[in-house]
Amino acid sequence: MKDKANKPQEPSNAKLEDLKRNTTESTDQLMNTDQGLLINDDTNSLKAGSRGPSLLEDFILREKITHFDHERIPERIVHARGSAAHGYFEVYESMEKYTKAGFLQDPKIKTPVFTRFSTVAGSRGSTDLARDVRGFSVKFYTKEGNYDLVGNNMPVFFIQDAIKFPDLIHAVKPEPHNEIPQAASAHDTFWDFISLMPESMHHVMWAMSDRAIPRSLRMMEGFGVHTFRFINAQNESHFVKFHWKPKLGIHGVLWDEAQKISGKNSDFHRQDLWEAIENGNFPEWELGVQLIPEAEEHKFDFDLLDPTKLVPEELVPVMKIGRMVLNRNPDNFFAETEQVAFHPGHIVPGIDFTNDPLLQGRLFSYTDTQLSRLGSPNFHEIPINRSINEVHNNQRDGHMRQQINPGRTSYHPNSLGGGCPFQAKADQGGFESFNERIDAHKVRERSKSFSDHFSQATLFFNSMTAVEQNHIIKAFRFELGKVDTEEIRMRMLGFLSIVDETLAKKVAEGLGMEVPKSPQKPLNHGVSADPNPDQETVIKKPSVASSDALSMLKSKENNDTIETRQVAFICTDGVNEEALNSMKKALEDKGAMAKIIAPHLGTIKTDKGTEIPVDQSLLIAASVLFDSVYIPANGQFDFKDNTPDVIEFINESYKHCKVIGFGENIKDFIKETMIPLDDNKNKDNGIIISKNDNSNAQEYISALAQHRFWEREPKA
Ligand code: HDE
Repeated sequence: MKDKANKPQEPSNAKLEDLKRNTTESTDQLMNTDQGLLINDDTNSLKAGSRGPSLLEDFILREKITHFDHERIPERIVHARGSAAHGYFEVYESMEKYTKAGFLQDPKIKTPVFTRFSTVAGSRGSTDLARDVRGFSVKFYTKEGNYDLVGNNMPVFFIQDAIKFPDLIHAVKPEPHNEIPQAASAHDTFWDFISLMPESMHHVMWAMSDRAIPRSLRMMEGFGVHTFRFINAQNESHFVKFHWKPKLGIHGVLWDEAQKISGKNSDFHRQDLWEAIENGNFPEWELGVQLIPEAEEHKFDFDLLDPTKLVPEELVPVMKIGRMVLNRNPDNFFAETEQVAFHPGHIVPGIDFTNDPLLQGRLFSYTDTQLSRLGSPNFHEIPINRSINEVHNNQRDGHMRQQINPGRTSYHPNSLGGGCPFQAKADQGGFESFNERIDAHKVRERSKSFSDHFSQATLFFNSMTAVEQNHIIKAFRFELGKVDTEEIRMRMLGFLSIVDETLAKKVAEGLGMEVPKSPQKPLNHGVSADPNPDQETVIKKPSVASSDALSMLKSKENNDTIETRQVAFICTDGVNEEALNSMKKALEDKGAMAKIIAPHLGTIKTDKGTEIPVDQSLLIAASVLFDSVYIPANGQFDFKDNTPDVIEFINESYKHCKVIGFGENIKDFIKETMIPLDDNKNKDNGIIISKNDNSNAQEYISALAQHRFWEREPKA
């Protein structure tokens, strides 16, 4: 990490200036109580004699302890574990044709944002590498008020109707009798629920894919999930689906790696985001939209209002309309990341909702949850939540009210206050809901157009490469393997056989079971396999057979950058200085990060006698925390007692299909590892033997850009 003096200075913005109103620096200040009284002794409580009882009178002790006793607030019921950063959004060109949203009109406008990423199921202290959906919430502090795009890193959701959300979350959370397992879906209650909810199958496929174990929060896509509306100045509506496309491409880790990372560094993603920003490697995403004119609402063979469906990019391409850069870490985790309150109902003129029944339920939930989490209807006054434009209305009082509203009137209409504050007309920016015509009976039912639960699950599986399909199969084997109840596993195999027969067969093999012949009906075991008995599931083929955009490996968002990839340089005394420095420079010139790993901290001595500082000892470092390992040439190469650690490091990198480089004269040592050096027929392009002067460094760089060498996986 660069030191403070070297820290890249990000320009301020309206929100950061606003936050300064509440930022207190204690440098060079004297300590005082919450009432401003200077404190003379913060080490000893007031006692009756130095060995006597503490006195109740000690208001300083009482204030300190009381504050401490109340430091915690309830964690989020979902998405409790999160990390966030400040930044900005800018649009490439005016979107006036589609929306009147002010922040999407002018490329010169930089809108401040605060973006929070999260896992869903685990509690606040749980591991970053859980197999889980990731939340992707962006708060835009626009001049027309806050706009929140509260999305996920997967474009669909498990359920179609908000009324099932508490059930879904109760099922995935630790089981209520013993609070096991933490941050994991691999248990009976989750799969019990899923195996009775055919509508969840599409999202389950995503959740079992490598999307659920990202390499970095900076290397994942984001999606608005629901269909929203863009409304232009002429009041014309387009349906819109939102996408965030990461500049660094879309990458995941292997499940074996994820589990080990959780042990080695459960803050892996949080730290990665933090350090990238501290080092000036500002993460960046492009905002994409899929736009569908109002008149084309019914042109697809799925319903745009159904949140278990995506719109294949083959049918409606994604138009990239702007970019978001995260360039500043929060100053205080609690004040900002923990207290930030997102809400899909925070919208601005030019953006509106649709009747997606999941979205409609969310519109109620998010304010409600802040009331218990943040404790008061005044949560909008918390600095991170307040809008950059001033708030004027007749809402008053309540716990912890900050604002002082002068005057007699807190009602509308009034004459005593001159009628203020005034209602804003539409041409003054006043929000008007889209005047959609609704003419319907009041019913408690699901639209028939929501009945196809499998075709896009099949589309997803068909769109994967063989490697990705294999990871999905293994994920199901793992998850269902942890399910004790055989009937649940059987019901899942039934569902999987509708998605894809080979998938079901391979998962069944791993479980030592047979795929049931008739997938749905015989599986009931006295329970309805379909919670919606009035709605018959429609089983049909997907209209688009395969979509490259769904595959992480085929995605055109991937590029040949090695920026911020972490490379472990395993070194010991006697390391060839030229080999070490030339490769380090070659990698760092392309934006990768080299860390010197050695048997001990402190320094090591090169063959030329130079002392090189060590970043991490072998005790702390682990291959799973790096993208690649490189062992520079070394004439007297000897790791002594640490030899097994180095072999394990290399073997694990090999097993996880990472790029491994080493100097020519280390071949003998490499023979001790799993790396097959003599297999000339099946050359592994992820194994780079480098010259001492590293004249072939480019080979290493190109390999690193590929991220992983998956063809090695079956062997490893
Ligand atoms: Fe959420 N969700 N959600 N959700 N959600 C919350 O709000 C809820 C859903 C999402 O970084 C809660 O402030 C219901 C879909 C994210 O602070 C809560 C339903 C999507 C975050 C809530 C859904 C999301 C939340 C908990 C079904 C993707 C983290 C704490 C009707 C589009 C926001 C909070 C942050 C948080 C309710 C479904 C994304 C309880 C009732 C679909 C990223 O209000």
